[in-house]
Amino acid sequence: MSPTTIRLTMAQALVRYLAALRIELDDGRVVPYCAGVWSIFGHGNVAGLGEALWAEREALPTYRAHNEQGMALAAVAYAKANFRQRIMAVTTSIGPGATNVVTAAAMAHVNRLPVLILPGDIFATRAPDPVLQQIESFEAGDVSANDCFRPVVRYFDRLTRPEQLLYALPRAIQVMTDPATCGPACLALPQDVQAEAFDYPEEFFQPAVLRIRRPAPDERELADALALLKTARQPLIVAGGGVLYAGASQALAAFASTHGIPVVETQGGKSALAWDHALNLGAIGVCGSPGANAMAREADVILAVGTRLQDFNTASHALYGQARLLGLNVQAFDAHKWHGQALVADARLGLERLSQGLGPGAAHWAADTAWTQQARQHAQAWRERVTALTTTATPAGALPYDAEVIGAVRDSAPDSPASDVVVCAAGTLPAELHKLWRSSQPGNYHMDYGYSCMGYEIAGALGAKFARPEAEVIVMVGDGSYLMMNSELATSVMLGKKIIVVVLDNRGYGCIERLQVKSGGASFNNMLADCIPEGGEPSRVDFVLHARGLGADAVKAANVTELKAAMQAARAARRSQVVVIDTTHHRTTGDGGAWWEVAIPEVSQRPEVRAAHAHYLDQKGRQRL
Ligand SMILES: Cc1ncc(C[n+]2csc(CCOP(=O)(O)OP(=O)(O)O)c2C)c(N)n1
Ligand SMILES: [Mg+2]
Repeated sequence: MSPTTIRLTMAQALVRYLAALRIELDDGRVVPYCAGVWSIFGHGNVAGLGEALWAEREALPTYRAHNEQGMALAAVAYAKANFRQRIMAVTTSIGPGATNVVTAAAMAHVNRLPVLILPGDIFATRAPDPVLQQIESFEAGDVSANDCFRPVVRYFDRLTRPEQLLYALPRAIQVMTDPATCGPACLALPQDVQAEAFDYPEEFFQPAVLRIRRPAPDERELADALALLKTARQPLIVAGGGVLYAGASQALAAFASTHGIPVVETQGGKSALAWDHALNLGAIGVCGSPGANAMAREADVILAVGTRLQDFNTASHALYGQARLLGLNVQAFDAHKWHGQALVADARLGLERLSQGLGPGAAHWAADTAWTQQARQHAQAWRERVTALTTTATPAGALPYDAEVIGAVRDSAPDSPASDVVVCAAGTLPAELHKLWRSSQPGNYHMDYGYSCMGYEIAGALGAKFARPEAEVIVMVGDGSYLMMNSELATSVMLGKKIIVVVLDNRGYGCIERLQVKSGGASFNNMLADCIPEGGEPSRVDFVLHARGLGADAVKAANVTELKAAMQAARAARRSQVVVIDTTHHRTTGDGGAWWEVAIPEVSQRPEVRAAHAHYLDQKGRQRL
C-alpha cells in the first residue's frame, strides 16, 4: 500500500516539519525543538515561506526584527542560552538580506552553536534571471549570493526540487543536534521551489523525538587517559564551553573536589563552576587571574575539557610550560589538538568515568596535597582581590573604569545576583568580565569570545531573554559595539523582551587603541578624538537620546554611585533600559594576564615598534610548537 500523502508547497512542508519537531531534554522534559522563526521578509521569502509561516503561526511563532545579522545573532544566543538543546530559525530575502546573515553564521560556526538559516534564493528555473538582487557569475551558472554561507556553516544545501526537503531538512537537524558537529545549517530556498507543491508522505510530519547524543569514552582511550592522569602530581583542569553544553557542571565540581584538582575557566566555559568553589581559580590565559596563570605554568598535566584551546586560553601556546595535554572533547578535532592525548567523549560522562577509574573512596588518586592547598590559597586570595577591585571608589576627578562599573552592576541586585545573565562580546569588557564577573549558575555568563563579534551584545541579549525570561539579562557594551549594531534594542521593546543595556562610553575603540600603542604604534584611527579632520567637530554621540529614540528608557549616570541607583531602577522596570556611563580607556585591571601573539612589524621607522618587535621575539621563543 502506498503511503498517505499530503499536497503541500515546499515551504509549507518545511514549516510543518519544524513545528512538529520535539526534543527530549537531558532532564526528561519534551519541548518544541525550534522555538520560532526570525524573519525579515522581502522578495525570495515573503510569498512562499511567508505564507507558510502565517498558516502555522500558532504552533511556530514568527518574530520580526530590524537587521538580519541581529536577528540571526539573537537566534544563536537563544541556542547558547539553551545549552544547544533548542534552536530558532532565521529566514531572509535573497541578496543583501541573506548576506547580512553571513557574519552571524560565522559567529555560530566558531562557537559551535546551532541555528537554522533559511535564505531565499534565485529562481531554480532561471527564467526571469537576473532578478533583483541577484549576483551574476561569469563562470558558474549555479552560484548565488548564498554560496557565501558554504565556509561558515556545518551543513549547506540548496533545494532545487521540493522533494529534496525530505532529505535536506532532517540532515540539517541531525548536524545541529550532534554535539560533535553542532553548528549552523543553511538551506537555501529558491523562491519558485518554495512555492512549488509536492505530495509529501504524511509520516514525514511525525518526526521522532530528538535527543542530544552523549557519547561515552572508548575503553582503550579511557585507559590511556587514566594512565596519564595517574602520573600527574600537579594537574590542572581547563573548563571550556563543552562543560556547559554537556550539563557537566556538577560532575566537574565533584571531580575537582574529589581529586583535589584546581579548575580554570575559558571565556566559553565561565560559569561552569560557581565562582566561590574552593578550587575555582577563575579565568585562564590572556585575561586570566594571577593564580590561574601561575598554576598553568607549573602544571604537569592539563586536562582540557570541552575547549577549542583558542589562543586567549593558551596565551598563544606560551602558557602551559611543559605540561602534557589530555583533551576530553566530544569532537575528535578538538580532543587531538596540540599533540594532546585524546579522550573523545561527552564531558560529563568522560569526567565521571575518569573519576571512577581514579578510584573512589580512601584509595583514590589525588593531586599532591601541597598543589591542592596552593590552589585553595590562590582562589581565596583572588576572590578577595576581585572584591577590592570592583568596590574601590573612583579617584576624585577621574572617570571610572570597567571594574568599578562591573561591581556597581553586580551590587545593584538586592541579594547575590544569582539570576543575572551578563551578555558581552568585544572590546575591553570581555577581559574585565572574564576576570571579575561572578557567576554562580551555569549559563549566567554569556560571552561570545570565539568570534568576538561587535554587535552581538544587544542582539544576543534579546535571544538570551527568549531563553531565560525569568532572568535579568544585562548587556555590558562599549560605545563602539553599541554603535555598530543596536537595532534589536527596538525589537526588544516591540516584543516586550526586557533587557538592560549598560553602555560604557570611553569615546572610541579603547582596547584596540591600547593594543596599538602596546604594539609600538602611534594613536591612530581608534579614539574619536584622534579622528577629527582639520576643521572638523568633535564627535557628540548622545546614547541616552539614541536609546530613547528606539523606544527604550534611558538615563546617564554621572558616576558609579548614580549607576548603582540607575541599575536598581532599571531592574524594577518592565521595558528595556539603557544606562550610560562615561568611562576611561586608560585603566584596566593589571592583575594577571598573559602574552597574546600579535605580529609586530619587523622593520619600522618608529623606535617604539622596534622595541615592541624585540619583546615579541622574546615571547615567541617561549611558544610551544
Ligand atoms: C565586527 C567587529 N569589527 C571589528 C572588531 C575588532 N574590534 C575588537 S574590539 C574593538 C573596539 C571596541 O570598542 P568599544 O565597544 O567601544 O569597546 P572598548 O574597547 O572601547 O571598551 C574592535 C574594533 C570586532 N571584534 N568585531
Ligand atoms: Mg569604547
